[in-house]
Amino acid sequence: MENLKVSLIGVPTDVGAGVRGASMGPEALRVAGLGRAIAAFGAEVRDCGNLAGPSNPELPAVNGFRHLAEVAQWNLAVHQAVYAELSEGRVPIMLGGDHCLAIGSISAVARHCRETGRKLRVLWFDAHADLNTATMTPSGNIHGMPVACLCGHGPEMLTGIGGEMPAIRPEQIRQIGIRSVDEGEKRFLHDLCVEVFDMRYIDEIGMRATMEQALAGVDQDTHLHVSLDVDFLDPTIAPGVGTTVRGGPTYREAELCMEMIADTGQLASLDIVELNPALDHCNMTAELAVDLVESLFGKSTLMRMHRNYR
Ligand code: 4U7
Ligand code: MN
Ligand code: MN
Ligand code: MN
Repeated sequence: MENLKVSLIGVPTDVGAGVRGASMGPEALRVAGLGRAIAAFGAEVRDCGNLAGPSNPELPAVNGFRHLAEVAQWNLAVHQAVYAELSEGRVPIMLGGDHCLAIGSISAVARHCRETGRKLRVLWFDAHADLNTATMTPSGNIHGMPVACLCGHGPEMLTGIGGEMPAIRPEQIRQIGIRSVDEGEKRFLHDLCVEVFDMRYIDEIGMRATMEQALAGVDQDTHLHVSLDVDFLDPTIAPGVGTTVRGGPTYREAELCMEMIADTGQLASLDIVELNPALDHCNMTAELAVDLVESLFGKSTLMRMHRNYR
């Protein structure tokens, strides 16, 4: 932990979302103590402040996309910031912001991995598959499209951001917690052979076995990127999100996910997205996200050293 260097990057956007308010997410995470919690583990934390980008024009979809130009502009800024922090050997943490920002962050991570010869594994924690395209989308909201864009399916303004197209291959992704998938997305998930651990699967085999499978093959040469959409969590514990779906993981199941990721020691970048303080109660969803990040950085590992595990 001593030489771990972390960079917090605020991305106050909601241009990709259907409901406004995720743009307040970065400050809610800071108020909940995200930086302090990570620094408590001995990491050096740099808060890069918030990126700048266009405001939300609140316009309807055009040719299947809402706010395409604004989403592209935000993601260019995200890509550059994430790439710069990775180049300095730091762990970038995106304080979202809606999930469209994953186009910029993951394309930067993929570029960094190509240049440094590391393998990339993306863990996508979400109630949704985020695999829509302009023709399939029921909403036009681009926060429902980042996975498709990263795999090369989308407008060049978004798919081309990392220089190389596609930014990632579907076999580099594992989706966990999925329980709301549109008709077109179902077929597309199947066609692309994305490995999906949906809630039915988690109910049947349990979170521990699910995570063992999602992490299978991760080794010392793997860059692990976690994209945490807070609507992954059950809405009873995480009400501060724009697109709640019933039947998500419990507090302990979510903690176990993060603890098992911490055990690999390979976490190298993170998105915390879709937190919507306008819909939250007393910042409880932001505080929960901070709890989960603590586990992601090895809180339980510390406890295990002192307790019954020796
Ligand atoms: B999120 C949706 F139709 N699939 O495309 C869509 F259900 O980043 C929701 O996962 C997308 O929160 C949710 O609009 C995007 C809808
Ligand atoms: Mn979601
Ligand atoms: Mn999402
Ligand atoms: Mn914890």
